[in-house]
Amino acid sequence: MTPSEMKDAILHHLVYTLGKDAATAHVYDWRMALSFAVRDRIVDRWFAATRRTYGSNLKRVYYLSLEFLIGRLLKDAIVNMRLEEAATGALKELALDYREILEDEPDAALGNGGLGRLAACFMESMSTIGLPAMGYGIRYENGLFRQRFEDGRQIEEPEDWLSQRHAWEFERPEVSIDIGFGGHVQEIGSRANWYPSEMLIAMAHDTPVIGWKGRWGNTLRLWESRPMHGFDLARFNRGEYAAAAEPEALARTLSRVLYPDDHTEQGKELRLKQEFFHTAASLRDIIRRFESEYDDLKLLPKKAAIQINDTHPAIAGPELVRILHDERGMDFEEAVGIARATLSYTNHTLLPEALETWGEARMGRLLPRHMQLIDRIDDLHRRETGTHSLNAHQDGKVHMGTLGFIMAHKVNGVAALHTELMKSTVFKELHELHPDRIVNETNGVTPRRWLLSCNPRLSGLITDTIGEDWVDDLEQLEKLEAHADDSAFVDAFLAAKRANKVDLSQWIAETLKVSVDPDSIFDIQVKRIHEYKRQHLNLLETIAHWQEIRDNPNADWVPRVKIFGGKAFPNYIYAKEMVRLANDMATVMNSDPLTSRYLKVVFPPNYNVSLAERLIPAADLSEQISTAGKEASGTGNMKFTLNGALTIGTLDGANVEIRDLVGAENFFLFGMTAAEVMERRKEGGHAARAIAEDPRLGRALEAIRSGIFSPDEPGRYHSITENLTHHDYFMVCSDFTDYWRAQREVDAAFTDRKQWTRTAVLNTARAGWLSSDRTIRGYMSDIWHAEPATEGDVAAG
Ligand code: 26Q
Repeated sequence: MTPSEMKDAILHHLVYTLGKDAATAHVYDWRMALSFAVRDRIVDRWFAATRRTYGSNLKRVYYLSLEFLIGRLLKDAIVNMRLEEAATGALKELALDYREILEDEPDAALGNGGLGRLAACFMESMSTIGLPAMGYGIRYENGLFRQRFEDGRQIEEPEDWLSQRHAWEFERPEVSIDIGFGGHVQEIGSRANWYPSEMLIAMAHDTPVIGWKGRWGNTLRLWESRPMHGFDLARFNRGEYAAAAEPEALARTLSRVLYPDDHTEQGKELRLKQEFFHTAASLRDIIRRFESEYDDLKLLPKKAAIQINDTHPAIAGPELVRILHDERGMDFEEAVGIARATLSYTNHTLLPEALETWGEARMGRLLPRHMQLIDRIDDLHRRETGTHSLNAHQDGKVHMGTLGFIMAHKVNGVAALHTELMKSTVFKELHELHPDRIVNETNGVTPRRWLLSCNPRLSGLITDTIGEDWVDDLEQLEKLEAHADDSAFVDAFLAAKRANKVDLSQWIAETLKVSVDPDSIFDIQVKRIHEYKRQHLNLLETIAHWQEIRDNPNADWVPRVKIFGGKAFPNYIYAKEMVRLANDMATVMNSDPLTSRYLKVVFPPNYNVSLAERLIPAADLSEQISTAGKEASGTGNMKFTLNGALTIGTLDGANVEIRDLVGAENFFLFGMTAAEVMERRKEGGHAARAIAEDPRLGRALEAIRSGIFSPDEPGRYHSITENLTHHDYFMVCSDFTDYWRAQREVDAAFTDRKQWTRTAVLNTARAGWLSSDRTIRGYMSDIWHAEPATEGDVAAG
């Protein structure tokens, strides 16, 4: 497509789709017109892939997830369709600003963090690979809340990405599925009829997900909840206006808002309803599609693989059994066997407070038949294994992890260490009974978004150096190693990084009114705010470093910018205090005439996918400092490595694999191992001991306590200092000294910029394995036993 053809397509949509004249069009109109022009090209490819799948008898993969953190889609679509020259050329001819148009798009935040972003990367990789697949999620009207700061405090505001028309989705009113809750069950022998008392409708919205070079396209299908009956005209006519609209409002509530918790299960009824709504609609759709092509449900595991993203859709086990047994008349044990062979479950956390459970009373009320089936599934599992203790229904609760496990043929962890810990802790007994069930599939990230598109300077350099085949064969990055000692290449790599840092500095100056020096270390910690992720360890080290500079302001300090980003769950008070402390520290430190040349703290609000795309290319240092054993994998860590940042980190999650890949000498390791943490925790008084042994730590804690950062309210951070001094479950104090040491090694290393950049080159060059294409291939061979459409099935590149 030429720029002038693109220009015509844009103008066509501006006039005939949006009904706007070029003279009066706003950025929004131009963005929509460009999106529709790009979308037109996608649709042909998408249909071709869909037709291929129907004609091919290939096994389909279904990815069920309550979260898809897709972010903005316009640039992704342009890049994957290779329309960048056409689009930039066309906009130039129209005298429009390409960047401004891209940034006008709302960031679709239909997820909390890692789990949701992983689902989005997987969708893109499955399309790039040409795997017939479909993602199923919820079309939340309000995604994850928007964060702003008021006097340093986090304020949440609703995220209304759908207040504008969403350019990428197609409404599918013909795909409307009835969903029921409550009511009663009438048993007929082994089978039963379920008569729900409350009904609503799940209506589909489809978004095409186009792979690299537009070779293949899959669908992301998001469900919207709708009332079964419109509003009550009779009541309205009687003058009961609010009451007339009530059932409608209630039904719509189901897909209204994404739960912002990402690690503490809150046991809310609406959440359980969302989970069942999502799962039931998706399974109906899958079975309907299957039955349109095949007539024997015994073939289901051969033709469909259903992946359960954490326990959130784990009700899929009993629901699929219900469909097969109650509705299709299959024998119960056979139904369980078929369901199990079709389903597999991914675990993303070992934190006990995050493992979902539902009270039997609530579950029995909302899903009476499922409650019965769960007991029969338990009973069957007991007979199969001869054990009595490992029930999904236990202690008056349904344990969704156990249910997920016993209803899956494979259960996977998301990094090597995490998978081993699953086997030795949370799922120990189940693993002993089913030693082949747990497998590892280390997470990955899509290089299209997380290098090619977000870091054009570096990706351009890479393509100029080794050609562009790396984009869908990321291991080719290893060819860069040959250039690690090539001075011109290293200089160009450094120049790309520096230019990214200059861009970010300008953005920080404009949006946060803080000036930062692009030649300082850009030290970044971006992720959800959690005690186990230990933003406060970073903050304590920052304070200690600040104090040391103040002691000796004329020494030759290596300048640093500490960048934080992330949202705290609204009811997680401790996390919110960590946010406020970081902001209070920024206020004090950034205006300290003794230190501000050497140390700045910035915390841009509302960390999301778009902000990640802005920050990660400009990072020198990636902070991955969770307490060992607590971070299942991490995926931000991978994005930083890919973009040539060095990592300071613990042996946790995928940091372990990253360090193995890039080489121990190219990674700043510190802290206790998972085993050491477990040992240390048994001893009492570890925090007090660590504080007594490290005066820097004691002094940093004292600074917080003294109110230096909260002069108007000296006791503001009492709970943080008390907790760290007396409990410190996450071992912040015990790891402080070694973290400090590693940070000083970072300072020393950064003074030799050439050598630092050489190490950065090696990080990028060895990051090929971190592609989510590799992860998806792992799922395909170990879990799904699915094949990509062959060359002949795929539209010509
Ligand atoms: C559960 C019940 C009720 C409401 C909400 C939730 C809920 C929602 C989201 C629980 C957990 C999450 C998200 C978890 C998550 O993002 N986990 C991260 O998954 C990443 C991808 O595997 C890993 O890299 C991270 O280590 C892990 O923390």
